[in-house]
Amino acid sequence: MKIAVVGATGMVGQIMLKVLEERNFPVTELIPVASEKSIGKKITFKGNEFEIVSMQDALDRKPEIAMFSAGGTTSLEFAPKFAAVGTIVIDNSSAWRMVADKKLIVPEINAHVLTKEDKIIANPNCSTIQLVMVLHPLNQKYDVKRVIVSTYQSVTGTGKNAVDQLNAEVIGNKDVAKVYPYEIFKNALPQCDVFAEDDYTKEEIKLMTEPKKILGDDTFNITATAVRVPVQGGHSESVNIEFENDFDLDEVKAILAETPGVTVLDDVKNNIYPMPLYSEGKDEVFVGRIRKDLSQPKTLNLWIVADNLRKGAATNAVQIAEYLYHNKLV
Ligand code: 11C
Repeated sequence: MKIAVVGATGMVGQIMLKVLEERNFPVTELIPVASEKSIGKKITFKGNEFEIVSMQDALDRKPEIAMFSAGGTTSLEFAPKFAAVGTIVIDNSSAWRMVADKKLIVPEINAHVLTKEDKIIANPNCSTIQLVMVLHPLNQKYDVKRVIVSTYQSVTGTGKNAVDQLNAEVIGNKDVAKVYPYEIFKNALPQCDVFAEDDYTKEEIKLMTEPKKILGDDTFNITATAVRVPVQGGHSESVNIEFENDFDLDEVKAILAETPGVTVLDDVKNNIYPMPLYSEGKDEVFVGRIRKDLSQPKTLNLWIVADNLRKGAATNAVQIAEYLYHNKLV
């Protein structure tokens, strides 16, 4: 397959290349695309060197799949152009996610809705993906009524400059350009992305809207608070889920343990629970601290952690490409 990776030098783009290589995706021709300043530079993929090219060069080469991780503006402009030459775009920006005729896919949950007509496919937000991986099997069994999610998000979700800000602050370097409105080291910012409607941030709005589209279920309510913390390995989420139906805690744990892509880490007697430090570089969504909410019936508390650059972005996108390939949709 001829595959373009748009945004190949960015944090997610680099992991996309790594995941394509690790999972041995059948790439016969790689077309890395990046901004002007990187054009002509080489990247290594499966032991071979590939030259970074411009968007126009990539378009002219008509890849079968283009994996975009270059921001919403680029995606809005170029995804339709790639689609017009027959390329299937798997887009990691928020540009197309909530557009009615574009599909928002987490392969374990809803890849079956994809058809040959889908030329622009949206990859969900990282904090959404890890949430729905756990919500979906429980919704199928107990029917989710209401979700309250509070996130503790890694600086890698903001990008390389945010990682640089944190690392500089750790060593006391005050000269670094600030990506966040405040210091992030020794701090917690109840702000991921910019504020939008009703004093919610864009990240919170994604968490409140994307899950319903992915689960194909708008009968439950969901509210979110997203917090940036000085962490790098992944995003964590404290989640309170009220169901329509009562549940048995052991059965909940068994359902999650059997869910492909989900790993239960829950042995509090031995201090076993998911943590971002140990999720980094892994593809699974980890869940633990699974317990009844003692304040209300039919309600569960749990803690979800995943590497936001892998299952939260690159791995999910590659899994979509794998689904297209294996199901002859490309
Ligand atoms: C964050 N979730 O951690 C964001 C990053 O819509 O794909 C990814 C933004 C997106 O800040």
